[in-house]
Amino acid sequence: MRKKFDLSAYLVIGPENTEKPIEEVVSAAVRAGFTFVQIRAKNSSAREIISILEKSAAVIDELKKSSSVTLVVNDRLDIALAALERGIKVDGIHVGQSDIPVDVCRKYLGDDAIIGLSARTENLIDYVKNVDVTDIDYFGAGPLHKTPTKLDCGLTADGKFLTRSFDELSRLAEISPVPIVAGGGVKLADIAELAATKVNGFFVVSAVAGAENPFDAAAELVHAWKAAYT
Ligand code: TZP
Ligand code: MG
Repeated sequence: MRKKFDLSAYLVIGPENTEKPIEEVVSAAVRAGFTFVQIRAKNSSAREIISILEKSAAVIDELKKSSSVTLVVNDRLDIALAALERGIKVDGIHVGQSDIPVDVCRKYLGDDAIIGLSARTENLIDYVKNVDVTDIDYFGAGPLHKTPTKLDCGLTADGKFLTRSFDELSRLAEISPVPIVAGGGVKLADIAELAATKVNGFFVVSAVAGAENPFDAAAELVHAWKAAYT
């Protein structure tokens, strides 16, 4: 059976996003109420990513949140498997449209793993309505705003750039067979309107990882979400 998970406050983080030790930022976010952590390290070796996962799982465990906070790795099925082999509590994987297919992730990670998929950019609503979600636990959707953290997010095949309106996210929340986490350029000022769309959560990189005080920044985001999500 799939593990339970809560997408409401979702941190994406890797070495390129902060000068602080990653586990320190993960700990601050989780203490502030973040419910989901994705390790996304695009320029690190497999061993480095395993080590980041190990340290992140350890701080989550120290906070007694291992069963309520989900830890996943971006893209790397091989690393998820290697970390599990080393006894590290990794709950699953988040993949994009060009990454390892979700049925392959499911085959290797098993029935209880959490598998997230970044929804495609073009024809998003039709895609979410029609895609087979047998092996998908949630969709990531974005960007809400163009973001320097991931410049290709929102870029279409013919070089145009799309962002997601709040109306579109409301529609997506209505029709999606699986929960939605939305992000990309999300800041504190967006949270109330994002919560009103009824997507299941927000994801951020820089609003927490780039903050001078990640705990305070994360706590403000969580508080704003809880106040607005009814
Ligand atoms: N996926 C889609 S946009 C994005 C990711 C990982 C980056 C979001 O970063 P930020 O700093 O919250 O805009
Ligand atoms: Mg990817």
